[in-house]
Order: sequence, then structure tokens, then C-alpha cells
Amino acid sequence: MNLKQLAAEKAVEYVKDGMSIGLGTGSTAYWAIRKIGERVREGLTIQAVATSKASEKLAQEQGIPLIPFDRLEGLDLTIDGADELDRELHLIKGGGGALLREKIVAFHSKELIIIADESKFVDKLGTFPLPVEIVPFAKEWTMASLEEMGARPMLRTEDEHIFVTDNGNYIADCRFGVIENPKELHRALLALPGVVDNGLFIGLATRAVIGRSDGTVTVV
Ligand code: ABF
Repeated sequence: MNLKQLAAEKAVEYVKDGMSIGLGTGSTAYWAIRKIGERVREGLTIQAVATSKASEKLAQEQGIPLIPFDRLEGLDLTIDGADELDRELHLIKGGGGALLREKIVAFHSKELIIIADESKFVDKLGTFPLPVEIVPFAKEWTMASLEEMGARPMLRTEDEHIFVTDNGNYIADCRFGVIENPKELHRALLALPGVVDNGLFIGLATRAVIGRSDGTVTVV
């Protein structure tokens, strides 16, 4: 079993009958969705929403009951990956391009469990370029504003085309370097017209399950 699968399957132990669950996105969340699907087939009764079209498709393939947002006021638990996490459970997310839906779902969840292999744990955020979701309109001006903030932004591409998120927006991968004050940077980015949201998740994660290379799992 790989470290991502180890962490993911440990986190799924927190899923109980009758819960409403947020399904994350990425290669670690993949294992959580697989495990939840296995438990649903064994009789677990839950309802779920997905944080990306990719996770929605995987959930459908796994037989996990997905329900529309107008049938729920919020979620009991979301299980999702991250690109970086620090000791205070501040996160960088969005490497998979799903940060906006992930943040909306995380915000409306009573508990957000982050699952990761130990390589994601950092002292300070920022080695991983911070994904920032921007609208296509006047993207050059938004990119220039990010440049002025010291972001050294790169517009994300995929197969030589501009990457488009599930929401029809673009991602600017921003290389701020070590982020000394994630809360402040998060606020400054949100104030920039043209920026939809960014991959800094501050005060949203309630727990992290980390797969260690010695085969153990740490819950923080
Ligand atoms: C997702 O998990 C994204 O926010 C993040 O980029 C990704 C982490 O990737 P992986 O689990 O594939 O390492 O939630």
C-alpha cells in the first residue's frame, strides 16, 4: 500500500453511517473515494458531493450516492488532499486545479480532514507555487497586478493550451517564495479584482492524516 493510500484509508475510518461527505480531488483523495465506495458497497449509508468533475465521475463509478447542493445545508466531513501543509494546518491546495470548489466545500464542512504523504508537511508554506484562480477577462492586467505583488505568476497550461478550471477560469501559479504570513497574503489576493480565489486554506482543516515512509500513519 502506498503512503497516499495509507493516509486515505485511515481517514475514511472517520466516515460514519448517515454522514454527508465532501469528496476531495487529486491522487490522494482518489484512494479515499475508492475506500468510501468499497464501504458503500458493504452497506455504508452516506450522501456526498464532489469537489471536481473528475471526482464526481469517480464517485459515480464507485456507486457513491451524490446529491445536489439544494438538498443539503452543509457537510459533516470532507476528506481532501493538499500540496503543502504546515504545523497550524494552513494549506496550499490547487495543484490539481480544483481549489475553488474544494474551498467552497471545505468552508461548508464541519470537519475537513487533509490526507497526505509526509512529503507534503513543511515548516513554512511556499515551496509549492501558490495556485490562484483568475477570470479570463483582462487576464493580462490581473497577471500584471500579481507580478507587482511579487508573485512571479505563470499562467497554467495543459497540452500547450491555457488550462481551464471546472468553473471556466484560469490558474496563475504564483512563486512568492516562503510565505511568512499566509493569512495576510490570502487577504491581499482576494482583494485583487479578477482573482476568484487562491490555494491558501487558512483555518479550514480540522485534522490531518499523514502517511509516513515507515508505514505508520500520524493523525495531527
Ligand atoms: C487536491 O489535492 C488539490 O488541492 C491538491 O493539489 C491535491 C494534492 O494532490 P495529490 O493528492 O495528487 O498529491 O485537493
